[in-house]
This record gives sequence, structure tokens and C-alpha cells, in this order.
Amino acid sequence: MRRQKRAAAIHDISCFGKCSLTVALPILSAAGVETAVIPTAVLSTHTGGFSDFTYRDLTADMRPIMRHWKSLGLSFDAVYSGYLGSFEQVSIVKEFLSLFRSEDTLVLVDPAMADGGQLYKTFSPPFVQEMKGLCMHADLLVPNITEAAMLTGETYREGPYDHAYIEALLRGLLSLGARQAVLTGVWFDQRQYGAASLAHGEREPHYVFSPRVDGFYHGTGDVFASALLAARLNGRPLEEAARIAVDLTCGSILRTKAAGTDLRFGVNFEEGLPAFIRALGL
Ligand code: PXL
Repeated sequence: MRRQKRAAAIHDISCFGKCSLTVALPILSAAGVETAVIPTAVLSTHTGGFSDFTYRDLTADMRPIMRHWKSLGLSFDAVYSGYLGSFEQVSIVKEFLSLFRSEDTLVLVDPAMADGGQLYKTFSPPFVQEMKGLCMHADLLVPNITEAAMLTGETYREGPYDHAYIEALLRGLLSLGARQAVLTGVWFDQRQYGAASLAHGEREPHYVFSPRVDGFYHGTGDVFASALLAARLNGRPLEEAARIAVDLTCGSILRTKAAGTDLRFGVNFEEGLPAFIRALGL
């Protein structure tokens, strides 16, 4: 019998608004991946478009949780980091990797810190440098265009993009030290929207697209990265995993658009899980 895969997800819990752990857990679980969590903070909502959200920092709990896990002899097939609230939390994730990483561990870093050309309001520019230090340790880096531009020092541009810009971002990301990078929010014309991937040693990026839907849908980066990791842990090659992740993300956006939900409330990925599970062949 195939051994069940186990991931450690290190993100905040935004209690309402469907992002970070409230997205990572159901998607990885649906894909058959056991998911242990280190919550970095508890917020009443995410920070995108809400004001007066609560924020309880859990930095002080992170090291004790990982030390306890170490004492239990736990091991992980993947480590998945997302929104991290401080420099200290970035250091703790690096410590986590030094304690738990083995030859076969897949380290996915989603440098969740910015979108639409701007840092999220809880961050200041020096945080980008700190995040770069974590990206060095990633096997798989999954930023959006804004994050990729900030991490690589390329100028941020609004779309539509051209192939040269996307390729420069991807090569810049790999030069940070990651083996593979998948860039989200890629579009060359009004009809299509998707992701571009590049692995170390590859000559050209691979592109996966779905029909473009206007509007800023919150939490889609987390849906995408969680689905990508789930597909990789189910043995899918990077390009195929990107296809599966784009399909879940696009379907979630379309359902949300059809329902007319407040865009800050997150996307309806839940009703896409049956098709996602089928795409994984489970
Ligand atoms: O989706 C990324 C994310 C995660 N966690 C929090 C956020 C955001 C994006 O805004 O605010 C708290």
C-alpha cells in the first residue's frame, strides 16, 4: 500500500475570508495529504480590504510546537509556508527546515506579501529582503507577479505581459536558489489568464491558461499554491500540477463571479473539490 504523504503548513489562520490555512487544509486533505499546521497568527479576517481586523500573534508558540514535533520523531514529505507576519517568523521557518528537511522533502514557499504592485498593509519594504532569505531554501517558489518583481528587483508592470518579462521574472526567481518556480497572474491578452513555470536547467517556461475573468478575487494565490502542492505530492509533474491548480482556481473564480459574492470573502473552491479529486485520479 502507498504510504500517505504528510505536509507541514506554516501560515496564519484568517478566521473569515478563505485564505491561508482555511484554504490549505481542505485542499490538501481532499488530495489525501495529512496536513499538520503551525498557525503563525489568528486574525478575524485577512487584511485585504477589511479594516479593524483582530490580530493575535502566535510567534511565541511556533518554536515550542516544532520542538514538540521533533521530540515525537515526526517527519514531513513537504513543508509549505505562506503568509508570515514578521522577520522572526521567517527565521523560525528557516529553523524548521534545518530541523525537519530531508533529501526527499519538498519545500514550497509562497512569499505571500504583496499584490497589485503593493505590499500588503502589514509589511514594510525591508520584509522583502527577509523573504528573499527564505526563498533561497525553497524547492518550489510560487509568487504572483508583484512578489516576483519585488524579490528579483525587476520593475513591477501591469499586464498584459510579454514573454520576455515573464521569463526574466522566472529566471530571477531561480537565481534566488529555488529549483522550480511557478508564477501566477500571467496574461498576454484579454482572453487568457494563468501561470508560467520554469525548472532549473529548462530552456523555456511552460504556460497554462484558463479564460480570463476580470476583478480581484481574494485568496486565489492560496488556492493555487495549495492545489499545486497537493498535485506534486500526488506525483504529478510540475506542468501537470500547474494545470490542475489553474483549473481549480479558475473554476472557483467563475463560481464566485456567478454568485456575485463580495470579492473580499474569498472564492468558492469548495464546490470544485470533487473535480479536483478526480483530476488527481483519486
Ligand atoms: O492570501 C494571502 C494572505 C494570507 N493571510 C493574510 C492575508 C493575506 C492576503 O491579504 O491578509 C492575513
